[in-house]
Amino acid sequence: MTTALRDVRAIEIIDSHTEGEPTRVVVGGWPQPPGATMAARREALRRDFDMLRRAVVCEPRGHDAIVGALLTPPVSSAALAGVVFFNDVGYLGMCGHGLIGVVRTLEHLGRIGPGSVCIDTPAGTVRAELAPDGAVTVENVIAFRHLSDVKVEVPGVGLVRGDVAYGGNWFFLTELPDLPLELANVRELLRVTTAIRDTLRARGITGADGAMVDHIELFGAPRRADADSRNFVLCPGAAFDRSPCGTGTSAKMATLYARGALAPGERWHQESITGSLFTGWIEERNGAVVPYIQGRAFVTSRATLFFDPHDPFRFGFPES
Ligand code: PYC
Repeated sequence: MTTALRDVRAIEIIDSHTEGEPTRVVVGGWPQPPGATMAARREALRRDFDMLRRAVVCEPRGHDAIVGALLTPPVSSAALAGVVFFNDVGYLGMCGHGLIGVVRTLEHLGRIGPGSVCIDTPAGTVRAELAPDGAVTVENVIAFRHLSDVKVEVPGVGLVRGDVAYGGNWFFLTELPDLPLELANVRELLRVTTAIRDTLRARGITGADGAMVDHIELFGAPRRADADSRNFVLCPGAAFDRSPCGTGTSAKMATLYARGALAPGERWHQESITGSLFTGWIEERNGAVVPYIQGRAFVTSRATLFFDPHDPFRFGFPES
């Protein structure tokens, strides 16, 4: 364990949820990772500070659905801050719901008011707009469909057909009409989506440059009258997204656009498994798809996490 880690006694956090999905923003106490880019800082975290990732988001202080967000100084001149997102199993390139939570947290801290703000992430610099009523619109990184109509025979599930697309993270997007997207079916939805992810991995089906497809997104008919679609998103570990997933909705809009089913500026209303909603749209810029995601986040608590050197579980439970 490095001295920097051993010396950590307290970490300041602000919790929020974005359309149901929790974000835990680290605002103090975590030694800043070195690096001139956000990707380099993420690697430094992975290499030298991974115990803090688990300590902040996992049990006994958290649970597997929490997405953590470490605030850092910016790396680009346009940005107010940088952020590295992490979860119970690792690190994310971007996180749509998390970015909305970060913006409301910066507002809570008095660092921003309504208007535009840029934030550096490992996936690129993203711009967000905070409205006076608290709604946040994120202009995400470029999204695109990478593979279309991929067919895989999934053990215990059957033949599954879907697309691989990027929206700040890598997604496999599919529909399973016989499995209703209801909270009552979460156990089965987790089993099926985990089996799909395992099969993609075993078959070597990846995103660009061999990137792991670590999010699985199922779509079905909406329940809400104001939605176009309902989804269920398996996150990289064993948790599902309680929100409609910002990067997943971006990936979805890129596949719709690639199919000629979504025009620039047209609204796409994505409902989540919990019934919450993101409104999305795309812009075409130099032949690329720029996704926009709009949603709401609410600050739920502000706390100090303590690291007692005598606590055997101060960095969480040992990894199995
Ligand atoms: O909103 O992009 C998102 C996201 C990714 C994982 C959980 N939420």
